[in-house]
Amino acid sequence: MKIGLNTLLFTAGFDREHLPLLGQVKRWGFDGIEIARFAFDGFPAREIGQAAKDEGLGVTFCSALTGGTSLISDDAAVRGQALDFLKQGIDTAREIGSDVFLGPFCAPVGFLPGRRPNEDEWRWAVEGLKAAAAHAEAAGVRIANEPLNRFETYFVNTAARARELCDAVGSPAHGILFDTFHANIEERSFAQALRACGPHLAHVHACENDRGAPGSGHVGWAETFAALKEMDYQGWVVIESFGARIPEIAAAACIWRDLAESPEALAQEGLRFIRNA
Ligand code: LER
Ligand code: MN
Repeated sequence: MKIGLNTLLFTAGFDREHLPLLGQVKRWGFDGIEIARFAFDGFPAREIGQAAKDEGLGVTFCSALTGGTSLISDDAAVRGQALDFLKQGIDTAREIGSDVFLGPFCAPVGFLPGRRPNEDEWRWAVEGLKAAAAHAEAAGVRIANEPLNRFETYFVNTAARARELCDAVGSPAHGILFDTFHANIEERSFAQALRACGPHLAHVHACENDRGAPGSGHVGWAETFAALKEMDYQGWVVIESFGARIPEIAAAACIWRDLAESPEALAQEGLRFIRNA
């Protein structure tokens, strides 16, 4: 199990100006950095990937569908734009040196139409993800698609539903990102949810029930780590929290108070807890 830190704790759009963070993350003792971006044009992925490598850090690459970008829109042109976005994200992941491209990739975060998903939307998700997975497979990248809690999406909320999606997509290049924050809201058991992912488990976000440092709240960590061990999970466990003082991040993740003494303290406390878990 390798432990990483997601850059959304510090910035909404990691770029050259944030490179000094890499040395700090390495000194704290992380194995890797998870770079988050929501736009890819002009992003110096190779340069940033090389800088992380020079620091001795592994890299994972995170994004999300946002705004009007949807793989399950009833407008074929919008679905096409979402697929192009995913393909560009996969290419950027390859350039930065990440073998995973992760995030919620069906409907835009926060889109809640006030009804259940319908059969057309499921068909469009499978169709779009099959095309994205074919692109990912050729690039040597695996998509880790994230179920979100019901307040952030109506589409895929649970590991069991994400597993159904994997079965329908049927590609080894399409897997599941399991986030303990969302699981704490939606799942009856962390261990059973992880087992439901099975071989499709591609990535893990470690996030406390209030989005704070892992170990500071009531997520079922012992159960989670025991299940990961039982599954012989060898992938990344990445601490994901959000910069409470960065307006666009606070607004997107609904963070209305500080979750730790400082972002730096959150990162270090979380890492200490996971290493000792
Ligand atoms: C969103 O709630 C989340 O957990 C992130 O991983 C999305 O980028
Ligand atoms: Mn997450």
